[in-house]
Amino acid sequence: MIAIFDDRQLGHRPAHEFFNGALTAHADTPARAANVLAAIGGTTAPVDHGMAALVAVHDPAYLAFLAQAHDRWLAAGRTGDAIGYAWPVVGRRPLDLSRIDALLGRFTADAVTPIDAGTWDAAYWGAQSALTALDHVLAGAVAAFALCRPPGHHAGRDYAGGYCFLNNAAIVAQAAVDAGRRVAILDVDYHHGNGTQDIFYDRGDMAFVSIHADPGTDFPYFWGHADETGAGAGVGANHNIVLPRGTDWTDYAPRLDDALATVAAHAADLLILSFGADTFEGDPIAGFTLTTADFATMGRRIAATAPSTVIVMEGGYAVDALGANVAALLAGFEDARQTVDG
Ligand code: Q9C
Ligand code: ZN
Repeated sequence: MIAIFDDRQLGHRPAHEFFNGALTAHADTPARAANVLAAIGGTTAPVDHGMAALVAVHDPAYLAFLAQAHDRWLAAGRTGDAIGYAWPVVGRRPLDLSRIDALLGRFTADAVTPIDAGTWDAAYWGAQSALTALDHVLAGAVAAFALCRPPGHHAGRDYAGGYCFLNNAAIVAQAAVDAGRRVAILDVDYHHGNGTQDIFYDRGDMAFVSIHADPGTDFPYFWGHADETGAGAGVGANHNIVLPRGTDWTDYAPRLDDALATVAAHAADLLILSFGADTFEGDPIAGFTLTTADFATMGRRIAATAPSTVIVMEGGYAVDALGANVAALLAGFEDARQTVDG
């Protein structure tokens, strides 16, 4: 399967995140991508599609903020990563903000998503990797893999969050719709893809189906509950499948089958798979117990029923096992395709 990646995606190097009341080493290290690269062999560099597909999903003011945030941080006399400390939860209104701390409050959702000197380029080229993977599928490939890092599914139209800046899955989904395809998004990251849900919540032309840890116990807490089913024209097109901490493959597999049935019912001709390997038993920030072999089974099951698929990397923080887990998912996918193709 073709895999797309740009070396500039290694340039996002957040030092710290807030966790359990303290600054700890950030889970999204460049070593994640390096480990996947070593395990899957060669990757192809993305084609630069420019800003149009990003603007189709994200607020231009947010994109300008992302591109400039770290320079503004340095201009304010700071060092290290730009990170917020005050958020406008109460009495929000559209003020013309200029102070970097105000902008971080306006355009970020949490204190686990710092911005450093390489963040914009890394996110930009990650999105271009996803768009290039879509090109291959639109040209007839049954599947293509975008090694997106940083990940994307917690980023909304005008906010970063959950280690995410540009919503790669949403950008690709909208680009596929604009190319005339009928699209479904299946999100199997451990965490709910709140950004993707938010971006398409009132859209009936796109199904969003997510299997994730109960937001009652796990990030992102405020979204991902089973009763969030869409709004307006999108009522019935948003599907949250919530599982408890400790879920293993025996309990996961039937819910994956439910999710695939929902995808099939949407009659999509193109699937975006938001793939996070943080459902792995060894993940340091998550609580499911899937094994490397389970990811191969997952790939086979998805490929057996899904239409042509763009696979977009989301989370997965057991760095030493991440390459093997991604390789297993992709191998399972290829395996099923070869069986189906004869
Ligand atoms: N530090 C993705 O998997 N913090 N983002 C959890 C442990 C936020 C994960 C607490 C986790 C965000 C793409
Ligand atoms: Zn995750």
